[in-house]
Amino acid sequence: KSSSILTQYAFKHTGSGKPPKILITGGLGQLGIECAKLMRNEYGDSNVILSDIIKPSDAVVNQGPYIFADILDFKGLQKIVVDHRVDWIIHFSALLSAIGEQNVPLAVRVNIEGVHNVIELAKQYNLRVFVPSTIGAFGPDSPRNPTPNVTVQRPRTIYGVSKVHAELIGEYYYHKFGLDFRCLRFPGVISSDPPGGGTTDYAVAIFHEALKSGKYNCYLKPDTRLPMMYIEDCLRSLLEFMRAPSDQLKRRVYNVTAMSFTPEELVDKLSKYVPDLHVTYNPDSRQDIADSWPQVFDDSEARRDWNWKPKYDLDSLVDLMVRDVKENYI
Ligand code: AKB
Repeated sequence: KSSSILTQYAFKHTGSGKPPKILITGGLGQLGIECAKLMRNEYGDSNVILSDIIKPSDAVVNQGPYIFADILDFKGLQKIVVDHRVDWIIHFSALLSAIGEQNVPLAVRVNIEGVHNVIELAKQYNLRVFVPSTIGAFGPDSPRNPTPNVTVQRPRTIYGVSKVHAELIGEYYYHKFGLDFRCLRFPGVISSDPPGGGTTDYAVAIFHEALKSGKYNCYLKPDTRLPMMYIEDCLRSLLEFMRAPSDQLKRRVYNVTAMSFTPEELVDKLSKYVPDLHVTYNPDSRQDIADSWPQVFDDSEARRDWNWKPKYDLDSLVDLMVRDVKENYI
């Protein structure tokens, strides 16, 4: 397979002229399977190992290597890195914002201890490591419209606290040990694969419910504005960021986004595809979380430093989601 200029940059990182060997943790969450597809397309099926503690479907196993990996088991992770000669880790394992509030001790273990293991591992074996952060890493004292890259954070969810911790420990390892730590703060990611336990997930669930039953009961108020992006933009930002030469990065943690919208703006667009769509609003505890998060995310530093540019706006997102959900779930 011929490689692009960008790909050659990435290959240089391995020092062997070969494509990087990539391990994806939390591989059966919202982003893992699609991320593996994208990376396999770039670097070859056998160079991308998807992992999780969940038993995979036949479809997952047929797409490429899949292994058991428990991010809380440091020795087990060491063995995987050595046996498979891993170069990059993409660390997706985490409990999201709403579910984290329901099980704080588990969120601490998965989101904080898990990150410690992965970062220490990356340092020991000289790996490039990606950890996603989030708009949830901000809180009620942060400027919300827009929210710049560097500002007051002080989140009020365990998810947010654990993500600020990941950002800081990653940056610390970068400065202290030269670890090639890379972190993007994602907004709500919209994909037809169901996410689990987030605050922005209404914007995924509404497509499934509306296309199945013509109804949706929204847990956020109609005017709750949050930053969002379509999964394809999200994963492309990850790939482009991972490939960016280290000296092009002015920092290790960047905001990225594509758009901001409210439930009522989304309903308005979706009504064009589901004309008698009936949406009710019953805010619950997730409203408090959303009210403490950015409304508009400033990703100008990512645009400036490594040319980040989203492709999809609200119109194209709704169009693609209606197509994806109809094709795969209806
Ligand atoms: C959540 O809502 O918890 C996530 C996020 C924005 O990080 N989707």
